[in-house]
Amino acid sequence: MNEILKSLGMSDVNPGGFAGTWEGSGKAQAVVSPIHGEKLATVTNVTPAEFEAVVAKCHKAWESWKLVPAPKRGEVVRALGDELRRNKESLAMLVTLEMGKTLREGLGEVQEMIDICDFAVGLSRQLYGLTMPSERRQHRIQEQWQPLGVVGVITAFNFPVAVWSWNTALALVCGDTVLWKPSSKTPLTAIACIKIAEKVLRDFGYDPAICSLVIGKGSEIGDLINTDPRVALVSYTGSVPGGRHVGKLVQERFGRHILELGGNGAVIVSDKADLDIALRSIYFGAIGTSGQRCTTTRRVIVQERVAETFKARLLDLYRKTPIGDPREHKYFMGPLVDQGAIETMLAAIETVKAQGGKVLYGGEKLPHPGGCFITPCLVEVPGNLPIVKEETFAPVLYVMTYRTIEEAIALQNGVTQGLSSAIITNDQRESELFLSAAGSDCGIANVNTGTSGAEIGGAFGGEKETGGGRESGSDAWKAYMRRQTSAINFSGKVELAQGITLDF
Ligand code: UN1
Repeated sequence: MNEILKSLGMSDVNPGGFAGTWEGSGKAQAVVSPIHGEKLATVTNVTPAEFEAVVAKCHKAWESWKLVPAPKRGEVVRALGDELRRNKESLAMLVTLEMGKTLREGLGEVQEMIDICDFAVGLSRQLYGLTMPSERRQHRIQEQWQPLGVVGVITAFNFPVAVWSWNTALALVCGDTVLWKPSSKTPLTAIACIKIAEKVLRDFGYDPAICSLVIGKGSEIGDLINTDPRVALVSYTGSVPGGRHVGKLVQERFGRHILELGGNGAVIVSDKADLDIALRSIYFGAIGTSGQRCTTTRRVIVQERVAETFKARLLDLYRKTPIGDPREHKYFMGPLVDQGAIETMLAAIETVKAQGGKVLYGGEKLPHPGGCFITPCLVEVPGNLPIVKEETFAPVLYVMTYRTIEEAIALQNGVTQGLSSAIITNDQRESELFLSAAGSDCGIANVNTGTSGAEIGGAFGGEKETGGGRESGSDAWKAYMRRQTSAINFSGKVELAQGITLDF
């Protein structure tokens, strides 16, 4: 452990505030690994006064960063990507130690960081505006995209580093500075990322406060971000109630927000599906990151003709799930993030039983030190029971059957969340229907691949109570900039739009 921390420039006790200098004189919190319940290191939170200093410096850094040409900002992001490549193994291992996902998934997460940096470097020479014809002679109209300001990034424990990078890589090339508040469950990986960014910014001679950090527990520090008019955009990843709170506070001051909230991913398995594809996609979607992705597969909607075969094969896979130390390659599933997550899972299982669900497998706590290991749970349900409509952030998979494809789509859409969905079918009419206006109502709708593991090239986010925000690829960068429309007159005369004349 010490070696990993040292290689990432950290120590046993780490201050959790940064805007050019490291500080944090608030409460100290021990960071404990869910793998074995042992302490990894200590982090000290920032106080409200320290928060004020950080946000002021981060805002000041923006005043000059916004003037750096975008392709030059892209060079910094390229170097950030290179530095992440160099530190990929250590950072992935720290992710695994701190929140418990398997190392192969930790490596995948750091790969997402590298990918978004590559994407953003190219973007730094694009950031395209439009020009459009004016109705007036010798006039033209253009749109330009300008830097926005400080972007407050509030992230969750499940993707403790990737979500910061999706926001940061885009924000940096867009000319914004970033103030990050990570989950208080994963402060170490956040400090590691900011150390990497600090090195890169210093190497270039830029103000390291461009990538700032505040660590705090509870909503105190988060609310200071949400209510601070210097923070132009708040990008929040977390629960639906959390997002409702953030959205209100930010809207109250007419700030901007990107909300990336709960999901309730479903996969429709058609009777014309390749069952091998269905099984592998659903299995990884449900147990990957121990069921703690927003994009986790939580529901399977299977056509009744293939339901028995499918269930038997899925049950077989569940029974064989290799669970253990996530640092070891032979295990597919590690612990949940903490004992609270285990309690939530057990409570959901009791509730679904009371509501008419039948547990086919799992939900048994395993005797590992730390108390965070449990077998994944498979539950047969008659439809979207009340508990099925909730996002339980744990490896509980609900299986239900359908007769017609329309019925399956209605079940898939019959929840309040709208992040990720998928259909497994070889029937083109079914897959096209699923992708049509009559189909999935989610931000992500996949065909013959599972609900999780989105690539950074596409816009990532969802509808309804998922919050509507988009991050990552495509044109998600526009949320990080200010659009400016200009009418430019080179006629030497005044001509008003809409044909209005001035009679003098
Ligand atoms: C999340 O669960 O918060 O699509 C993000 C995926 C990952 C990101 C998930 N690329 O599963």
